[in-house]
Amino acid sequence: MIDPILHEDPRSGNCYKIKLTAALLGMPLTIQRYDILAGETRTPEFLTRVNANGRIPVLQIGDRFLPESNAACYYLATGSALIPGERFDHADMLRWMFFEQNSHEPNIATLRFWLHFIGEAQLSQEQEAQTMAKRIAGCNALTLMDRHLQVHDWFVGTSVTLADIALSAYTHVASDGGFDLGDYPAVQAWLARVARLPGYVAMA
Ligand SMILES: N[C@@H](CCC(=O)N[C@@H](CS)C(=O)NCC(=O)O)C(=O)O
Repeated sequence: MIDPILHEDPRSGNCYKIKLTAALLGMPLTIQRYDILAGETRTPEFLTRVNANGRIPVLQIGDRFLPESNAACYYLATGSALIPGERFDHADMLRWMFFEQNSHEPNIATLRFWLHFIGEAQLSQEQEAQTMAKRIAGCNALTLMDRHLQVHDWFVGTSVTLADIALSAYTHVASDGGFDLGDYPAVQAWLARVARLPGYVAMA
């Protein structure tokens, strides 16, 4: 089988999810790097050949291209213990992955991008106006996670699943977006469990 190719920017937590999934599964991954800040995913060539949506990550399998981080993790992990076989747990894993995309990433990852990579002084008026709402929504997501993790070691069932991989990617760098993880001790303990998993790799 040809190694999957990950089209990525190493600063992206969405790309990191896929690298972590592959590492935990011991799967090889060829890396093709882009600089999103330089607009390298917005070129006509990228839009035509890789992803018409102009974003990374994209997982390439042969001559087929799969955008969306959680779909790429799902592709790699299909048939492995990272995806529960039991019907309810399987759907529950998807529930947390949808939560990550709807309620977590748009707030925590976006504030990280704005504050850590663009810089507060460079934000547009529109971005500045959205900062407080994103901070509140990001804290709400972390509070919900912390409550769940006060009584569970993992998001679904009794071992790591893609739900933990998807949610840990931007949570463990949330301080870059101005979030204080000290307010969420159960989240911190869970992140430490994730980092102790055999095969774990740190974000670049
Ligand atoms: N929902 C998508 C989000 C993809 C996304 O927002 N990618 C960002 C980096 S994390 C990007 O490519 N930004 C560059 C751009 O929009 O030009 C996923 O989970 O993969």
